[in-house]
Amino acid sequence: MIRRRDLVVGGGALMLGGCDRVLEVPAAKRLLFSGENFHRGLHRAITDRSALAREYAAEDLSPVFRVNGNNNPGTPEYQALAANGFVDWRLQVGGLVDRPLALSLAQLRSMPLREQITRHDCVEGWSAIGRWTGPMLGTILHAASVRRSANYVVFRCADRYPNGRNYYESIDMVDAWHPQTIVALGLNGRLLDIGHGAPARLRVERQLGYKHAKYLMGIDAVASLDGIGLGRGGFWEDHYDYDWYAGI
Ligand SMILES: Nc1nc2c(c(=O)[nH]1)N[C@H]1C(S)=C(S)[C@@H](COP(=O)(O)O)O[C@H]1N2
Ligand SMILES: [Mo]
Repeated sequence: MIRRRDLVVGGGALMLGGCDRVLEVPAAKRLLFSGENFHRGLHRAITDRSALAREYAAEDLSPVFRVNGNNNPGTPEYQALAANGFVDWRLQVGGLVDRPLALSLAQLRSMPLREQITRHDCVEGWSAIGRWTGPMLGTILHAASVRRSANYVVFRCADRYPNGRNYYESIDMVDAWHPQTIVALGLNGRLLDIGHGAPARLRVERQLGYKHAKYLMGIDAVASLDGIGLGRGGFWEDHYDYDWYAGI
């Protein structure tokens, strides 16, 4: 469900106005693995990459949403941006686009925003349900006039790991245009905190946690993943043999 939400800034926190509307799980998804529909459901699960991830109700929200992986990029550049409430931060959108963009937080917040309550699944064996808010990646790609030659979108992050490598991730255009793939600015009605990836992080709801790049600095549309990092499409993929496609 896509709708425009007003984000009200108060006391440094981003709060969502209006009622807490419960999102409906489409009946087709509920039936996916039930009884006689099992085989059809399995077939759909394997072939239908555009299907929606399950969305939950407000009462399903996890009381605590764990912070995992890096919890603060900690670089002087990032510290300076954070100290100033990220007003000087820009999301660079480039690569195979006709109109490269440098989007401020205010510009991102003025786009149509999507809100979704979804479950995050980490390979380390924990899950959490949270309410994420932000513009669809598709809206941003459209604003930048992404070219047809783009096959992947690469996400560059502010944080490094002890091996000196920056975190990065990538997805294909099926996930890039998926309606639940958003550049999240808020979690549970507040602006993202630093632990969860301030000021913006990817949500790609049909995939596992490590695909959801935090601390976004840039988004690049590319034809191939060759020559980016070690060429396997992400930090964990390059260094720890994780699968590039981590569908759930
Ligand atoms: N930039 C960046 N993004 C990242 C990570 C990270 O270390 N750095 N960790 C990933 C992993 S493994 C998970 S499970 C989630 C954790 O998100 P959370 O801290 O909001 O729970 O972020 C993912 N995105
Ligand atoms: Mo994870």
